Amino acid sequence: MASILENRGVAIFLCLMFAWFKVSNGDVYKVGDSAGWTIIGNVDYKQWAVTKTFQVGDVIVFEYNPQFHNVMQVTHAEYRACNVSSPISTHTTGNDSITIDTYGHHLFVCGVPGHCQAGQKVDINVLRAPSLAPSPSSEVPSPVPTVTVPAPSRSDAVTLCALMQTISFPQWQYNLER
Ligand SMILES: [Cu+2]
Repeated sequence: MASILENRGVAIFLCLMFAWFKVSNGDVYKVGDSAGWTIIGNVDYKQWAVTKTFQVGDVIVFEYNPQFHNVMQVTHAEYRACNVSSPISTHTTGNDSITIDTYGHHLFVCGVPGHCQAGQKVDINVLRAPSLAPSPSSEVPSPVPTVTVPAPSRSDAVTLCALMQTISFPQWQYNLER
């Protein structure tokens, strides 16, 4: 049987890799997937967005032909009205990576006349992690240390590494896989 120390060494390595990945790289989402950012094919960007769980740190990639499209971040009212007269920001490279660094709605439209109206608009909504974890303080302490990570995030990954030092490897592995 491999020594516990050996297992722990592997665990620490995997944990650090995991933490590094979560801290330095959010998930990358290409808007419209293979279709990209377009008006061809009537891509349902609303449907595309609601099937994703965006988190702070994620990168949203708009891929398009810059001769025909662009990306403008707009306010809620502008989004609804397809008003592109005063965008928050404008992206025009054809391969725009936008890192989402705040919670809430991030609203993007194409600024080419008629395109937003044709459906080239997307709402990247970053929800706050739900506070599902019941408070354990009032309950009878469990003899086995349990670690619940309700919604792993960047900082949770780091916390996980710290917690790992206090719990056995199989438990940690289980929790990592959640
Ligand atoms: Cu367009």
